[in-house]
This record gives sequence, C-alpha cells and structure tokens, in this order.
Amino acid sequence: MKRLTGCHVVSAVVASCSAMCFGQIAADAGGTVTAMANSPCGVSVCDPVTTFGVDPSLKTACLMIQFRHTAWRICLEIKPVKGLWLRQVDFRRPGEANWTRVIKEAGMVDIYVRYDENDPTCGTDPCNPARLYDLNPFASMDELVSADVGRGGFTLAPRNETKRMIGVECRDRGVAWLCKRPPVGVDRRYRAQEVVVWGVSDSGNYDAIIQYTFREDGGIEFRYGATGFNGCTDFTPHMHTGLWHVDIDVAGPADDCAMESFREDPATVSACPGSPYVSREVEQLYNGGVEGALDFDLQKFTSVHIEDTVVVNRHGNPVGFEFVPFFEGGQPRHTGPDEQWTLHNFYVTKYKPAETGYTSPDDWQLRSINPDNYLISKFLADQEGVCGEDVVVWCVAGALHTPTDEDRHSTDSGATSTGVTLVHWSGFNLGPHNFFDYNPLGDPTFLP
Ligand SMILES: [Cu+2]
Repeated sequence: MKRLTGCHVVSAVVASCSAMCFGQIAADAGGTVTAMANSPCGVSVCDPVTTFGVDPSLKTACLMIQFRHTAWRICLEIKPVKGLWLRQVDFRRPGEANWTRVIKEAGMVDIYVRYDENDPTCGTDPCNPARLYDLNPFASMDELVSADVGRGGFTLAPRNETKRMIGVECRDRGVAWLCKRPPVGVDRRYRAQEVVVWGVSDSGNYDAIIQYTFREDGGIEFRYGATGFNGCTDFTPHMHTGLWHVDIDVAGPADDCAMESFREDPATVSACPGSPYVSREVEQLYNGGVEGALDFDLQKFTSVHIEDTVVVNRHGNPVGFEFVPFFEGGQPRHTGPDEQWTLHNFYVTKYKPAETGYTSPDDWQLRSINPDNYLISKFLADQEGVCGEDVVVWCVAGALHTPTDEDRHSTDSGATSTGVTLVHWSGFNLGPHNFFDYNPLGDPTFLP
C-alpha cells in the first residue's frame, strides 16, 4: 500500500483465525491504530491534522482504504447536533497517482419521525400526532464496542474524543462481474469488497444508525437505519425520514453541472414515430439549469447526476457521479404547512458559504431549524443556476415503520411491549458516471 504521511497501517492480530477469515481486529487506545489484518480492504487510520489539514479543534478521524485497484481517502466528523458526517472524500482510479475530490462535506441534516393518526389509548390527541426531529441538541453519539462491528471490523474514537463512536468494517459484497464462455475457455469473475463506516445517534428510545459504505467500484451508499424500541404511542405507524446534504465536488468544486435523466417508454421522439416498442433515455439539464426540486419516478428510473463541464474522460465524456434512490426505503410525502421539504426527493442548490449551515440565521448545522425555513423558502427560492457552478444535492429518503408483533419480546402481552425493533433502512446511492475510462475492477475482457 502506498503510505500517506500521518497514516498508520495496521498490524496483524490473527490468533485463532482460520485461513478462511478476513483476520481479526486489534482493540487499542482511542483514535490511534487498529487492525484489519489479512483484510482485502487495506484500511489505514490517518491523522486528520497532519494528513488532511483538518481543523485540530474538530472531532475528526480519517481513513485510507486501499482496494486491489482503487482507493479512497476519507475524513469523518462527529458533529454536535448532526452526528456522523463525511468530509474531504477523495478517490483514486486504477493506475493513477493523483486523488480526485468527490465530496467536500456530506451527511444527514435531519431525521424526521412523523406519526400517523395517534392511538387515543395512549392518552394523546389523535389529531395532533407526534412529529419529532431526532437529530437535535439532545441526541448524542453512542459508544461502539467490538461486538457491534464483529469480525472484520474495528472501532475508532475521533480526535478530541475518548469514546469510540465510529465503526469500520470490511465486507465482501459478492460478485461485481463475471464472464463465462465455456467454448473459448473464458471463466472470470470479480468478488468486490466494501468498507462500511458507521455510528449511532441516540435520541432516546430510537437509535439511528448513520452509515456510509465505500465501494471498490467508486460508489458510496448513504444509509439511515432506525432501530430501538417502541412505547405505546410508537405502535402507531410512522415514518423515519432522512434529509441528506451532499456538497459534491466532482474533480474539484468549480464547473459542476446538475443533470437529470429518465427513461421514456414509449419514446415521444424517435426514428420510428408511433412504434410502441421504441423507448429512449432522456438526459437533460436539471430543472432547466436552475435550482429546484425533482421527484423520483419508479417507472422512469429517474436519477440526478453531477458532471464536470471541463474535465472529460478518455472517451470525451464529462466525468460525473449519479444519485439513485435506495429501494428498500421509500419516498415519504407529508402535507403539513411545515413539511414542504418532504414533497420531493431531490433538491439541487448552488453552493454558497452562507448556505453551509454554520452562520446565523441559517445555521442549520448547529441547531434544529425546520428545512422549510431555509432550504425551501430561501436557498431554492432565488433559482440560481446549477450548471457550471459549485452545486449541492439534498436527498429525501425514508422508511415506513408499521409496528407488528415482530417488534415485541416473547414475554409481552396486551399493550405492553418490551421488544426491540428490527432496523428499517432508507437512503440513496452515489455512483460513478463516466468517471472511469473502463471497468475499474480489474479491467476485464470477454476475449479469450
Ligand atoms: Cu419506527
């Protein structure tokens, strides 16, 4: 592995580990060194200040992830209100020495838990159901222990923090590609790896797993997992909705262009007018090139991608990254006067320092502010251009939780519930879009 200044590659601890396993992980003092011995992910823990120049007062941790052909270097930050965030995410393509910036800063802005009509047996007003924002000043990041991450993982305390709030795991994600051509003797496959980085924001009875997965193929998965336990009111069906912020910087912050694409079936414009069998893929400027909202349509495979207007790959295509919803969750919609931000799946805004959430009055990073009061009514309202600019993508994704008896403990009866709820996942994926010149996982060919 190529070493970075200030990075500490892990040493092996493989006692009682068979040749089949990834290797075991050393437990150690907070924030320094850990082990992923024999791991195909090759994780190093790096010092945020000396390696990345991060503000030394922040609660940060940085990792370098070296796969067989590609690499990530990432920093994580524990924020006082918003929990586990990403910052300074860079990627290295196969055969390249240089890193390419992908993300400046990204994470969950809010977790909105919105109940249906309340159950009056809980002593609550059925017409005024609970509406809770779980990322708030009273939520805190839980400590993780080795049992949380299991084999193939380790826990990490960020700088300026003694609690191990970050879990890191190397996982096998299965077959990334394969090609079998028995007549000519081709028999190839690639099992890909991923590194999952996660933490838990604890808001009381619910534990929010905030998780980022860095894939060997250049993708990042953003996930929010709701688990914990239900009280009486919580047996009312409810939504766990995440609002995410991604300050994406494809090949640097400048000259990014937001595009939208969808599938049209049958095609309204084609060489075969009137044919019901001809479809087409439409790619166009996002919202006509200005700030605005976009709805995801399952039948149209809607997606948003951000491409660079200057940097192209070897085939002349703009390098970019694409946002695609994650289908285990859903697309919440609420109609209250302070719930306008839930009405769409994507929002794209032009980057402005005053909109990054750190300065009053729109200091949404530092306190709980209803997103209608800044994102909808201010950031989007002026409809600035989002092509040839530095752009920011906001994604809404949620999971419906309709409690069932699987939420209970075996000794529960009647209205009493002492069980623990299975994780409900939601989120989205960010994946490469002409970011590479060729298949980055081993550059396979179907030729003999
Ligand atoms: Cu729930």
